[in-house]
Parts: sequence; C-alpha cells; structure tokens
Amino acid sequence: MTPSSFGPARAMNRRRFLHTAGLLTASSAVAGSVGRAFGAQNRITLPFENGERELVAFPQKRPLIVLTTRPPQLETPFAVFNENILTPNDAFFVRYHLSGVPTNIDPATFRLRVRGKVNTPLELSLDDLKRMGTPVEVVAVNQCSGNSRGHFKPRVNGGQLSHGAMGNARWTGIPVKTLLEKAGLAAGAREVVFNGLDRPLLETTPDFTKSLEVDHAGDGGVMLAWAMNGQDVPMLNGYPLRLVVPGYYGTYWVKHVNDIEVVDQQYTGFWMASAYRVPDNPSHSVEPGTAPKRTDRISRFTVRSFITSVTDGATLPAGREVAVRGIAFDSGQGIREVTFSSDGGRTWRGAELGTDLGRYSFREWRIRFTPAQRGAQTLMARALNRIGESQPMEPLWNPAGYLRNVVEPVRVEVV
Ligand SMILES: Nc1nc2c(c(=O)[nH]1)N[C@H]1C(S)=C(S)[C@@H](COP(=O)(O)O)O[C@H]1N2
Ligand SMILES: [Mo]
Repeated sequence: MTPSSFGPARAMNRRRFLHTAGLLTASSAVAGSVGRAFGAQNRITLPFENGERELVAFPQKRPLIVLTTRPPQLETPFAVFNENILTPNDAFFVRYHLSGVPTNIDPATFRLRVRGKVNTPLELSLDDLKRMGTPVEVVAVNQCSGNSRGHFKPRVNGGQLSHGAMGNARWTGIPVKTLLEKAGLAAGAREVVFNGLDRPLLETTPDFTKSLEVDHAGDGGVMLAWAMNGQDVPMLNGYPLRLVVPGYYGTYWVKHVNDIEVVDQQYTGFWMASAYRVPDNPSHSVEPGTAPKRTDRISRFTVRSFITSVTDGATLPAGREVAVRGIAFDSGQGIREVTFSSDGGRTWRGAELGTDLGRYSFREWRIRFTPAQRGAQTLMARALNRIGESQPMEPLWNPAGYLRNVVEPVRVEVV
C-alpha cells in the first residue's frame, strides 16, 4: 500500500478498518506484538472516568486507541513505549482538528508554495525540494499539548487522552532555513505561517494554520520532513511533508504542508491567538478551577518521564529483582538525570541512562530494584534536565489541560 493510494478514512466503517488491519498485519514485517495483542482484544479502559475506548486500525496503522474517528484522533497504546525507543510509524498517534482530512495526495503534482514577505516566491515539487540541499535528520519527540489531559483533576474540556499522544521518531527532510534563504526574506518579515492540505467542512471553522517567528523557523532545526523512521511519512501523520519543530508541542508540527507564508506581523489566526494558549506565568498554571488573567502561546515541552516496564496495578513477587525501565524527555536541553523511587517519593536513587539519540529524543533509563515488604508500594520516576528543570510532585493545572508533567505514580502490589 502506498501512502497516496488509500481510500477515504471517513468512508470506512469499522469492519473495513479491521479488515485493513488484518491486511497490514499479514503483509507488514513491522507489525509488532502489541498490534497483534490489541487487535484481538479491541477494547481498552484508560485509567480515568469514561476511559473506555475502542482500538481500530486506520490505514497504515495497527489498532490504536480511538478518541474520535472524524476527524481521526488516535492514541498509542502505552505498551508500545516499552517495546520501542523509536515509535513505529504504524503505532504513532494521530491528531487532527478538521474533518476535511486528505486521503489521496499525488506526489507528482503536489506543490509547496513559499510566498508573502519574500524576495522570490517559490513553487516547488517534492523532487525540487528533495534536491534543494543535503537532507537533515533528527530524532525528536512529537507530543500533543493535551497529552495526558484525561488525568487532570478537576477535569477539563478537550480530548480525554491518557499518555499515548506522544511519539519519538527519526525525521528526515530539509531545514526551513534552506527554503527561506532560497526565497530571501523581504524587509519587515516577522513570522512564518504554515498551512496544510486539510480543510474545515464548515466555512465557519477556521483553517488550521500555525506560525513561528522568523528566527525560530529559520534556526536550522525546524524542518519540513518527508520521511519518518526511514519511510515516507504516513498519510495520517502528514504525507508528503510535515513540519518538525523539535522541542515544541505537536500543535506546531503542521501536517501536509503545502503553503508557507512570511508575514510582517504577529500572526493572529485562530489556532495561534485563541487556541493553544497557556497562562502567562512561569509555571503556565493557575489555581485549579480558575481562569488565567493573561495567556501566552504554548511553546516548549515540559520535562517528563515514565516508567514503561511496570504498569499501574501490577503484582510483583517479593524478594525477586525487577529490571525497571522507562523513558524521559524534555524540550531539548537534554536529560541530565532520572531518579527512581520505590517508596512513594520518600527516597530516590539515580537510574542508568540508555543510548543518547540526541537531545530531542526519548531517553531510555533503567534501574534494578528488589521489592522487600509485601503490600502496596508506589513506584515513581522523576527526570531532571541540563538546565535544572524537573517535574512537580503535585500536578500543575490550567484550563486547557496542557503541559502535564507531574511525577506519575505506578502502584504495585508486592506479594
Ligand atoms: N494539517 C494539520 N497539521 C496538524 C494538525 C492538524 O489538525 N492539521 N494538528 C496538530 C497537532 S495539535 C498535533 S498534536 C500534531 C499531531 O501529529 P500526528 O498526528 O502526526 O501525531 O499535528 C499537528 N499538525
Ligand atoms: Mo495537539
């Protein structure tokens, strides 16, 4: 199956999704054990009220946790993060705002426009773009601002996600810097606005467009990627070109980018000026249940870490050593240390960090521990980055349910 040839996702009923899942599993060597396990099961309960979800295989995807089908919003089953430090393409989460999602894009006729406050507007084919310079690669985490929103207390509106609206991939493409240099920034250039091929079905819904300041867009790290883990970017993750903004929340990672406009003002599109706003204070939080006086654009990731090898509610035998593993990441400062507690946060020990795939990647960590006393025990991991940022022990709260990074307890029963 080529990325450009599958039928409209929205027209597919559940049986056809499952049929597609079967085909993908049978034909694809990369379909992992998690996919097969969940394929048989088809339902999962996320650990909060109304957390019952169905798992459905959309085109090019193994069965994933469905938040909505139209537009597709799919969450990665958490077990995937224990099996892979690079999230497989077929397990990578999917988030869309608008129901007019492209399902068929011809790579031969696709064009990317660069226009606005530039000296030379560009219109480029995919081949033009791939030949423009030496491709660059980065391993980077893409995480939705609302990842883990379902765990907020008091609860907040928006997609009730557990921790699966994130993924780590190797992205290949061309720096936006190269494009801006080729087009030449004109006097007054201030922000770069990115738009993709997806469209609202109603005229009253604002199109999904996002902006970055010119210095950020042209910093050499922000890129237009055509490959993800060495393959064409899957359709649902932004084929044929998606923006990669290392260290920044997924909302900026515009998919199916076909239009880049340089503007001479701070961009005021709906998804910049009204949505994706956080309280304008250093912790970007407010007293639970209250509204912030002033807000700012959401930007960089907070520091996070997860235990991946032991699930909440697991049973561990007393006296037997357990190899605990997990992941940590931040906005690109780099993880300096991960500490582990097996007594609910009273005492902490340093974990061993795994291979460094770059400062924007998930960082693996592991530690051995032997549960001694029988009974309930709470495991925790806490990461620290190279500039001293860490994770709070008590959750911070904001009305949109963004930026969650509290230390997540994993409760186990030692028997
Ligand atoms: N064209 C387009 N790009 C988009 C979006 C969208 O709705 N349309 N959603 C953004 C949001 S909020 C997130 S979290 C990421 C999710 O990327 P993924 O679907 O590849 O996981 O895509 C971003 N890019
Ligand atoms: Mo998002």
